[in-house]
Amino acid sequence: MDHMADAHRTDLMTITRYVLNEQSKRPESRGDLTILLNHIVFGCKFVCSSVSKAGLAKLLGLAGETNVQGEEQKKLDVLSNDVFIKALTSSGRTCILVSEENEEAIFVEPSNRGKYCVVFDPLDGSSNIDCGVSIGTIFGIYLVQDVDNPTLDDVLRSGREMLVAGYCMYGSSCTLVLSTGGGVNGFTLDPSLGEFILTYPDIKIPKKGKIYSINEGNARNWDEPTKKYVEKCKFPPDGSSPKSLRYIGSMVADVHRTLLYGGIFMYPGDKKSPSGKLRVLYEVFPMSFLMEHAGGQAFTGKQQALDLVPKKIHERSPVFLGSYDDVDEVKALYAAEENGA
Ligand code: AHM
Ligand code: MG
Repeated sequence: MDHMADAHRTDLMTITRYVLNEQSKRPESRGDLTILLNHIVFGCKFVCSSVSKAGLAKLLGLAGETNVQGEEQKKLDVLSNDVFIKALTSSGRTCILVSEENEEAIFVEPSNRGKYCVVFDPLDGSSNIDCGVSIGTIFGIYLVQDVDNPTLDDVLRSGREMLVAGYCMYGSSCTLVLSTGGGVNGFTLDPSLGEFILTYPDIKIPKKGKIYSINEGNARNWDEPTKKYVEKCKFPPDGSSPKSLRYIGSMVADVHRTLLYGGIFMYPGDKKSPSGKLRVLYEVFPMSFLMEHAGGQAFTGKQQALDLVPKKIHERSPVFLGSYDDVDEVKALYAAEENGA
């Protein structure tokens, strides 16, 4: 983990080396995904550098625009979106981009097109920017079905068809967590090298955790299973110790902690917002993909989150994700409700 402890180590696993190793396991691969991921990594480094300089560069404050969901955009959101759109289109490997910040999907010009579709939230948790709390970028990658004829159906697909998912957290350090369909690996940016180094190999989420994470301020609007589950976290009926509550309000940071320490992160639907708040394509799917590949699970209240098939690119869904056993408890409460218990 502490690669910097040994200044003489020369066998560091950089993210480029890791992705190339993965590529070599697929002889048919022509390196397109490697190039695309390199461009995403560049976008993350750029945003990381901008986030850390935000105060200095007077980037804080409103950009005077409103995004699709009617929320105020901050300057860093706008900048991050521009950075990722440029990084992705210039890779020459993308054909459709869906960003939280753009109402419509972006179809890349035919001369610059490749075979991948990228869905992303360029800067999630932006309400936390001004107080220096961790924020992040979330992304997922699909393979287009017909390179010559990309359509919205290429991204309105089940999360199980995603090829790659990841996030980059801009926190006390810059950490990129990635799954290309095998395990889940975490890389930390070494600023002196300008490289992401493998620091969390083959992440496995603990089977059961001691932390629950939810916006308790919405409690009066929760449905019964959510109310019962949170009550169980606080007053376990078997007399065991209660779980601790941790809620940052920045999905990348809350999910990162959940992945490493175990436990459950929830953004349920409620009476006011039956579909919850989080967006299926670029928030729920990539995080659910990572959870499942790390041995955890993700549930919507009705089904495994990755089985959803969105009808609109900015669709929302409730989500309960994290340690396998903790999510199982939520599933049992929803099943009991359905059976009239
Ligand atoms: P954003 O995409 O506008 O930043 O909103 C998403 C964020 C997530 O990072 C976080 O999990 C959630 O909103 C917190 O919402 P709330 O403030 O309602 O608890
Ligand atoms: Mg977001």
